[in-house]
Amino acid sequence: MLIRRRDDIASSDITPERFYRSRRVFMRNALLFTAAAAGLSRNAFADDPSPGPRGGTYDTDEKQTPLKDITTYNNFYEFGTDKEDPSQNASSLRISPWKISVEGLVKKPAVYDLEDLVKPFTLEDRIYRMRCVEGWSMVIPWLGFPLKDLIKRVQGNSKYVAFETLYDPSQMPGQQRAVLNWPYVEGLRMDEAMHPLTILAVGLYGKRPLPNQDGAPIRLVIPWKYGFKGIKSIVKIRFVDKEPPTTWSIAAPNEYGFYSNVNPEVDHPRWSQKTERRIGEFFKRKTLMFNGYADQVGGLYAGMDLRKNF
Ligand SMILES: Nc1nc2c(c(=O)[nH]1)N[C@H]1C(S)=C(S)[C@@H](COP(=O)(O)O)O[C@H]1N2
Ligand SMILES: [Mo]
Repeated sequence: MLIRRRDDIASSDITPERFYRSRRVFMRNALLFTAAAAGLSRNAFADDPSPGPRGGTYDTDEKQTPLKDITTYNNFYEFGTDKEDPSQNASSLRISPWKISVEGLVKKPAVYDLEDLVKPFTLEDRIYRMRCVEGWSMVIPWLGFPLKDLIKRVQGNSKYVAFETLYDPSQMPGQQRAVLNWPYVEGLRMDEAMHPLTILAVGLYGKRPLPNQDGAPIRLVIPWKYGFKGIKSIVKIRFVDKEPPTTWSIAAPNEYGFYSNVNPEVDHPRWSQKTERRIGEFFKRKTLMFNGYADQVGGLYAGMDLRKNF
């Protein structure tokens, strides 16, 4: 993704993240192979939690990405632009107390303490594919609740919902530099926000809280969209009638649109979106329309030109 202003950087200058990753995956696969050859058991990786409970309507039964990868290979520019930066730097984030402001076109606007906001809802495990616009993917067992439950409870009534990440450069050192326009902002159309697949996540692998680097204490997850729509460490939810600005579209409007649905047919201007590398796998796999959730969400975009509304 864009990490410096475009006029500062030649595209040949950017190390494509996927080559870097493939080198690491290759080295790890080589290690695994050596371990297997030496007759070591899989218990050598006992720090991996057992798989999340499958079987929910929306769960994929694909192999879940190890917690180690989910928590050390991150995008969270508030803590640095390298994949290892968030896990190394995010301990400065204080997630308690945490307040969330619900405002705009809503019956019950209020500033909530996180626990008061979360308490009324039943937390569910949701095992989702996650596809980053950069061309890598994971399978993540989230713990959370449907965003629609919250929208109904506070009686939001608007065309769009806008979200905002905490702005505090003392806790988020990445915000001391103008890498992106801070605070990070995102948004959804109301029907997308109300879709049963859209959740607010508060944990991973059945456990709270979320690790800071994954967007503690509460972040958005929309599994059919590129990962950057999943805004982390949310402090504001605003109900609005105008399509809200979104951080990556502000940074590069020709590269990142408001919708950002996973779509193998619409390439990023600088790379193909036809394939992806599942973290932990060696060979690339085909990227699926709407990240494999076309049956559930295709109807939301009926009649829309997905090249124009990218
Ligand atoms: N506030 C904020 N939210 C963010 C980002 C960010 O830099 N800041 N990165 C996005 C991107 S590009 C991706 S791919 C996902 C990564 O989530 P993960 O690190 O938990 O896998 O978070 C998204 N949410
Ligand atoms: Mo991403």
